[in-house]
Amino acid sequence: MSTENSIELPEGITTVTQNGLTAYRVQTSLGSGLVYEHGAHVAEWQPAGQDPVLWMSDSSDYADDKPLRGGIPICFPWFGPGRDGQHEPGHGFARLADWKLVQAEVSESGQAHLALELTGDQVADLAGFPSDFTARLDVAMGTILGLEFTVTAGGQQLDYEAALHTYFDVADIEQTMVEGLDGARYLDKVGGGEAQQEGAVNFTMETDRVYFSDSTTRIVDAARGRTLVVEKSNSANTVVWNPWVDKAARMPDFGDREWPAMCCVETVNALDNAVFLQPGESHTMGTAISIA
Ligand code: TA6
Repeated sequence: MSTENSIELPEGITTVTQNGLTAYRVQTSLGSGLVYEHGAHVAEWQPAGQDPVLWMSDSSDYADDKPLRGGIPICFPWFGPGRDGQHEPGHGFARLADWKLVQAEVSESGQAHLALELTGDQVADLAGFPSDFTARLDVAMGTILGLEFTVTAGGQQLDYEAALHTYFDVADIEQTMVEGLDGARYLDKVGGGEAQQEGAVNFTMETDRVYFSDSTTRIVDAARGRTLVVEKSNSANTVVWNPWVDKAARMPDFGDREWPAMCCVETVNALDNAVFLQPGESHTMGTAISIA
């Protein structure tokens, strides 16, 4: 279960129990959001006057030993099954652990800032990963959603992959395209092998690609008439994913008819772009999401 929160919350941030889990509800003049202690999982963000920007599955699990389906899962210290393809749990342990809220403020303009931390001693099974690291997520919620994921090595060097695995809410994936990856090399996890992106990414089948790109991307949701902008810092990979019909049907925590309503564009460091830290060193990977 969650740890008792020990910091005072400002007006605009409240502790709630949502789906049986401890979470922090943000409600200010600039919009609303929800961050679970479980996985430091940003599950909701809705700027004032806008439709929700993040997608959550109606079939998501809300259990200590399961990841949430949707929002922004933190993948750490490996991506998928890891570089050797052998690591469990998929996408690492960080999204399964209960993080601790260490900072919460709301500015005069209504921008909320929350920070949550995770240390190795809080994790039951590190699968051999050094235990004296500190991971921190800083979330800024206002007219822009900003996330900064910082890892600090303790007395041992660290070698890890990380992702902010963002699920965006779109009106119709078949009328959505992702711009900004033109010319980028990518690993095609569906068809296998590598290829080079030509023009915008369109969706006509299961799509699961690891791009070698640090570029800003734009999710053009034509059916809604909205474009989302995803800027990144210190992230050498972008992953684009939609499970489409068959894979969605195989996932118990993903509704069979939900795949048209979401698009993952993920801020990642994986494979050859894994992060190496010497003892005491830190690395911060960031993403900033806005509506064009
Ligand atoms: O980021 C895309 C991906 O690696 C896909 O291969 C798919 O497995 C997705 O992540 C979801 O993974 P999860 O472990 O959350 O079901």
